[in-house]
Amino acid sequence: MSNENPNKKQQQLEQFTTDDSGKKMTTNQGLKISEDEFSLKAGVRGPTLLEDFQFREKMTHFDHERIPERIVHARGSGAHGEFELYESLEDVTKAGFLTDTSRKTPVFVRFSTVAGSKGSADLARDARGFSTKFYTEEGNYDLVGNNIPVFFIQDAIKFPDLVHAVKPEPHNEIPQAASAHDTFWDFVANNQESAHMVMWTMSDRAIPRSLRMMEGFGVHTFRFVNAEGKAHFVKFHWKPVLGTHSVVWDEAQKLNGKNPDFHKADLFESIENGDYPEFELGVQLVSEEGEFKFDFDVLDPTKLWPEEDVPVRIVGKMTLNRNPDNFFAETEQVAFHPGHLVPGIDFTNDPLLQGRLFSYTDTQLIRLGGPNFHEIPINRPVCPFHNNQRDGYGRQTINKGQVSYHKNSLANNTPEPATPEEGGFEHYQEKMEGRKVRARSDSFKDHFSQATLFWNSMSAPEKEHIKNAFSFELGKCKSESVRRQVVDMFANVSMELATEVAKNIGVEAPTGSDTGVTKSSPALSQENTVKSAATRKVLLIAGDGFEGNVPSIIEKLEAEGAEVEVVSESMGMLKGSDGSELKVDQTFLTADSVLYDALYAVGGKDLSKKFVQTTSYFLNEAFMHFKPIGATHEGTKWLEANDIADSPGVVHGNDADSFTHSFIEAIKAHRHWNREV
Ligand code: HDE
Repeated sequence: MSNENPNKKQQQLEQFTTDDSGKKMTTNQGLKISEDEFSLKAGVRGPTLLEDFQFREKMTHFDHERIPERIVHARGSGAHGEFELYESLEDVTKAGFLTDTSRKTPVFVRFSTVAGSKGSADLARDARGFSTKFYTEEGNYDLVGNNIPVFFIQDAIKFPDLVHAVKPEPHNEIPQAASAHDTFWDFVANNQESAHMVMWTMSDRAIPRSLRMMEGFGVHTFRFVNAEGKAHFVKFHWKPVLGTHSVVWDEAQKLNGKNPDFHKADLFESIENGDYPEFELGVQLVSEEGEFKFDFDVLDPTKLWPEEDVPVRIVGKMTLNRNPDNFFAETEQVAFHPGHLVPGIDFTNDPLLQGRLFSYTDTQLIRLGGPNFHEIPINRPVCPFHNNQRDGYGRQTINKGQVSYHKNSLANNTPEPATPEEGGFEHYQEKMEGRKVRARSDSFKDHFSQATLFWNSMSAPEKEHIKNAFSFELGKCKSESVRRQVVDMFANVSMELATEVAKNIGVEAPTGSDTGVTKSSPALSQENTVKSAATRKVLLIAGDGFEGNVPSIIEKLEAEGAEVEVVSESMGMLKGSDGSELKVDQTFLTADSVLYDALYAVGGKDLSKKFVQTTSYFLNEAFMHFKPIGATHEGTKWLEANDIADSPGVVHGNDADSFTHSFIEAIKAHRHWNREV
């Protein structure tokens, strides 16, 4: 985004932004430096002197450059943006950013993988974090969600166990960013509340095509409170305008090698290109009176509210339109917390949410080094903040005056609490009673019905992917006992699933029966998502002497929002038989089919054997990944040579108009699952 109309957050950040280019070099004390290549020595061949303050300052700063990575969600990508409201939600909440349609609320979003280290690869099979900081006029509101609407566990006290189980095993630190190992599956089998979320992580949802093409969920049930003090239960949804799309597992594994930054780069580049990622905000609402109307507990974070039962009301849109200027200062130092609330939004007693309210501040204290992390520019609210908190490591604010306590008379008893009318936060006055117990409600004990609901909602190819994912992950487990326990556990979800996985991984077929739930929720299947060619990447394979009006076909593809890159044997320009020219963007060394959504084979004259072989490799790989493939003129011969010309999603023909039309339709479909591979 241009900086022509900076929003309030951007204006605030600009005060802390600096550009060192074109400037004289100084120490951190502002002293100009005359030489930065040689340390101060006693003689040119002598020892370095302790008095070399310039060397010491530079080296000390360098030695302290790293901070601990997040214990979970270490690998992340951030973006700035804005949230606009379509309609006021004043009937259910008094939150300013959800009632005032004239506002544009600045936001900062951080997407993340969960299990891997900061330097791990993007296409791990994992949930994705989807955290949004709304810089509202009433303070920061953080929606710290995931791309999966349920969670592995029901009580926060089990979180360290879950994370220990999924992280690399402690004796050998293997495997990185993967759940395909014994300890994770041992945890699953012995903590069966994980069943529903595991169905999601074994599904296509865990390998998104792009961070721009995944849903976001607040997961917990939160509470909205309106100006009259009336409350509703609410679940938050982010719906990607481009639809929800995934890659296939073989492609994911290859992508992790070909471009471990695939998602990070995709987000960054789409914002640089002006293809701003957009997500609509939706809410599901249930009145307080409806608390007990479901066959699950609304406080249970392993349950979703089927959209067919509780419709998602779409209320606004977030557009991510500016990349951070500095990864560390912004994306690394941003500190989210589900307890950063504004009036009109409150918690429920979900025991997972309750525990998170402790953990997120605690973790920032170690990660960001003290209690003043709210003063780091990316974390500062855009509204004023005043209280009697003082001092601590790295304090930046210079609080004036004699008084830093409440109540006082010397400063007229200020800063003073605000009344609710003045915007003071009021906790929802929920009636509480009960005994002090370490226990779980019986209403949390059905672990399998919604896992079956999810399974029932999948299309045939999605079910196939889930079976393969289980078979891959359990195939990597060394303990036969763990494998068997997991199969027995998932027999509760679906006998079909468990029986097939048992066969694949060589354990005894389960006996018994699954939940027998027959209900499904079509909204859970990615088959029913938005289909679009916008921002799809097409790799055009061509050599000198290519035929047909290729530049005009490129133009038409681009008019639909697709992006075309040309690959050939070497960089430079290609000349067509009619004299038209094509600029080569990639060589066969830098490109690969997995980096693109579709291939378009154009061909050329007198191509080398290597050219033809590499093209065959690319085409077959794209074919195996169910991707759309197009071919015109010479390129069509390649389809025939590889025996893929007559398959679904493979389009060819020399009539430019009808070819382009059919190819665009094939690209919109994203993948062609009805292909025989
Ligand atoms: Fe988190 N989680 N979490 N989590 N979580 C963190 O906070 C934690 C949970 C989520 O981009 C940590 O600042 C506990 C659910 C995201 O900076 C830590 C429990 C959901 C991010 C933490 C959960 C999330 C985190 C690590 C069980 C989806 C990345 C660094 C009760 C709704 C935020 C940090 C970012 C990060 C604790 C469960 C989402 C340790 C104890 C459920 C997106 O505080």
